[in-house]
Amino acid sequence: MPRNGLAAARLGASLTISVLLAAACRPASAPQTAAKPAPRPQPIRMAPLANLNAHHLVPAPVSVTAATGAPFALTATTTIVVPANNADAARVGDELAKMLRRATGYRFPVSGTDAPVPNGSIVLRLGGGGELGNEGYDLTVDTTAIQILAGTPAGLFYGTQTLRQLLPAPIEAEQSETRMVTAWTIPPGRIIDHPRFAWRGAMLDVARHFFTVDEVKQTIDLVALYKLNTLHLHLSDDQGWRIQIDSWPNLTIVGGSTEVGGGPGGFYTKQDYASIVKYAQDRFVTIVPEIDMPAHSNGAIASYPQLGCSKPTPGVYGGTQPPGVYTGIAVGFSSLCPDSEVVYKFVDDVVREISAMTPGPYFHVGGDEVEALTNEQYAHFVERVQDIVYKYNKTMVGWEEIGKARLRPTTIAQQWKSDSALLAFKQGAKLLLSPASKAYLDMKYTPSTELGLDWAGFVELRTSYDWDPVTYLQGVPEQSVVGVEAPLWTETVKNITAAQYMIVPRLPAIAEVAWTPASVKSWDSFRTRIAAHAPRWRLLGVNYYPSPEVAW
Ligand code: TNX
Repeated sequence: MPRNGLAAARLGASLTISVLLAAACRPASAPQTAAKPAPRPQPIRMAPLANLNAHHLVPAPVSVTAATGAPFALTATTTIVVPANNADAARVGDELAKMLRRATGYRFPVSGTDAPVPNGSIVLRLGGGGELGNEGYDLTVDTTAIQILAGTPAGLFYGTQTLRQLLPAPIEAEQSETRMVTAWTIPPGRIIDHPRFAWRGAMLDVARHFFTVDEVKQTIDLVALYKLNTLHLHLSDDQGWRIQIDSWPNLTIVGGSTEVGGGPGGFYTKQDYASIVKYAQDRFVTIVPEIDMPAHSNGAIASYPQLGCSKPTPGVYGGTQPPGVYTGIAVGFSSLCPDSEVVYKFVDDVVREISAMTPGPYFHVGGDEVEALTNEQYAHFVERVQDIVYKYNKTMVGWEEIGKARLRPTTIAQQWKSDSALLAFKQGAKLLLSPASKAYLDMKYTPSTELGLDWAGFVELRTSYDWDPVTYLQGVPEQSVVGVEAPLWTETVKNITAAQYMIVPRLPAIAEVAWTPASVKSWDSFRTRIAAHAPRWRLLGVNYYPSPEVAW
């Protein structure tokens, strides 16, 4: 993708708006004379939903029941009411107010009370039955009020994301940009909704190409819009080390100095990382940090050569690795030395420092594609690292190869190609599913996609949508599947515009795989609903792939 793709996307949005304007305010037969002043820009008119059954929600909810009667209208006097004395729920209300103010210009005052509320309010309430679970919500719309009921603040948050998608697309715009005066109405009815899987994730590889804090936050925005709750950051690889570690400063001085193709690289300071974590937390997204080891570790070894088994580090395809960080895209050649105590001191320091700044319960140790060690050396390494991870009170996650080691019962193996995932499953480990041929966001959509790889095949939108995490791996029951994650590896992806092109619309498809019950999920319905999201993406400045499988 060209670096100016985002600008192009924005231009596309304003062109669409101009075309709409032109179509709306000029009769086809109107004479065009030079003397006439140009028509004044008219408000964009995008019709609100006429009936709740016509919704375009992604992921599709568990149940939608339309009611009769007049819709609820956002007006200059609409208020938002949150539960008294719950800071997290109050924050959800504040964020909802901010989002609605931006496009409408109305005030949306937020107040905290558990008492009955006046007409014209959007009410967030904690409560409801156990069937809503930790993340579910029950949304009711009638002429006088909107109520979102949930057992937790996370559930309230997902209810507000549903509300957002029920409003016309220009709710995503600045009022000043759009001069939007469409009726902000939502048709009456009820939505009861809760996720199928607990882990619904995306992964961003910030090691092959570095992405700034702001770009990571933009990615978190997309994750949250589609009710995903996890962002896995691949923070180290052969081509770079991206997180400040005070006890091993060369990791970022050397390891953060470049990226694939020799670009400038970069890294997150501890403050940067804290701000990513906070931004994610505010959107009920858990950050899962990954330090990939023992392979994919040349970024660390180039910074501290004593972490490798021999000096200089064995190079790709024989020979020796030249000093410095590797900027090619081969995999599997590097390894931390499993027989060296300094390596375990290093791992302990890194896990300790990262765990201390990660509120989420997980630490991902990588563990994939090890070609430089024997199976015995590999298993020994993973078992020692696993002890370190649990010493710092984190749950270990690793790519499926960790199934070759003895795993603790709570360790999670991330399936990506299937063969060793079953070894982990047979030991009682839970599986996180990221089948490359379905869920890898770095696979090309078609042979003519400019970016991406194709070793797992081409992954068009329907391919990423049409699979079931429980029947995908034979013999693995639903309770052993913790969820689904879509990784974006960035060997070929150089900037956020390009990243979004690979992520959207496949990530929303994966979100539906992870959230929506199998009995509700339907490709025909999804391809219609997702089409209605394109105007949102354009207004949000999000680049996307206009898959020919969708009538946009
Ligand atoms: C395999 S998937 C890898 C990554 C590459 C990716 C490219 C996995 C655990 N390892 O190192 O970036 O393929 O598609």
